[in-house]
Amino acid sequence: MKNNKRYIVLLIILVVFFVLMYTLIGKDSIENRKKEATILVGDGTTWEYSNNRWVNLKLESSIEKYNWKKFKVFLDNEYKDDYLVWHDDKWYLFDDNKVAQNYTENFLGINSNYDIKTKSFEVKDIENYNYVEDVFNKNDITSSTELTVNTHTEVDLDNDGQVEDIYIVSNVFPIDFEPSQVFSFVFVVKNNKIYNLYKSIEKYEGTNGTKPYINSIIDVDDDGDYEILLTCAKYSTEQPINILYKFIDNDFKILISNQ
Ligand SMILES: [Ca+2]
Ligand SMILES: [Ca+2]
Repeated sequence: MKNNKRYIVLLIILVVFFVLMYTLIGKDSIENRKKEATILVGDGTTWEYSNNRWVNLKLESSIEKYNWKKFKVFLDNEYKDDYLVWHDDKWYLFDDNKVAQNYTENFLGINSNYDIKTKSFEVKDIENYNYVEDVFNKNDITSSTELTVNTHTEVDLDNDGQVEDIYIVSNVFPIDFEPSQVFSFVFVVKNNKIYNLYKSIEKYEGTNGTKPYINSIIDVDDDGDYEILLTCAKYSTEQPINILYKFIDNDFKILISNQ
């Protein structure tokens, strides 16, 4: 009888302990800790997400483990289907019967044990250059400079009903003019404030510089806020730079890149 009582007390202590731990650590973080994802961006970028940490896989030997694994495939930002993938110089796609699928579009592959949403977006020419002029002034760029990229995208990243404005301006890879320097700027305007994401200014040497574009608007960690996946293309066959930005502590910070 005395022993029984002891067991019951012990059991109650254990139950209280676990309830306390669950409350203290929080349901969300316990669920977060279980989240695992692999994101393939283009042919040369493989990112792993686990325990709230991002890892950029560089070695072919560590990428090979995804051969014949199934990924949700997005081409040019539209969900295409779930395909088996296989990596060589690029990602090859196969259906369930291992029949090869041809594609030429921008490739994004997602394999995750939770839901990763993407948001569609429209890329337009910049109409109002006020914010661009601000950024140019701060970086000593003459505002009459000819541009090769001038895009503006409105997207509500945090679903608060107000759009954020993503601007991309660049004069890289000029065809009919020769600048003394090539530059690229990517910035977001949120509540009238400019947040700089990416900046590159180099002396013009013919084919140097990077040409950024929005690869995807994607909620990689399923917290309801969308992240920005930026690709900075390089001239010719060089691998592009891929960078994933998240709005944390009132600024856009890099979660992971392939650099
Ligand atoms: Ca918003
Ligand atoms: Ca998110």
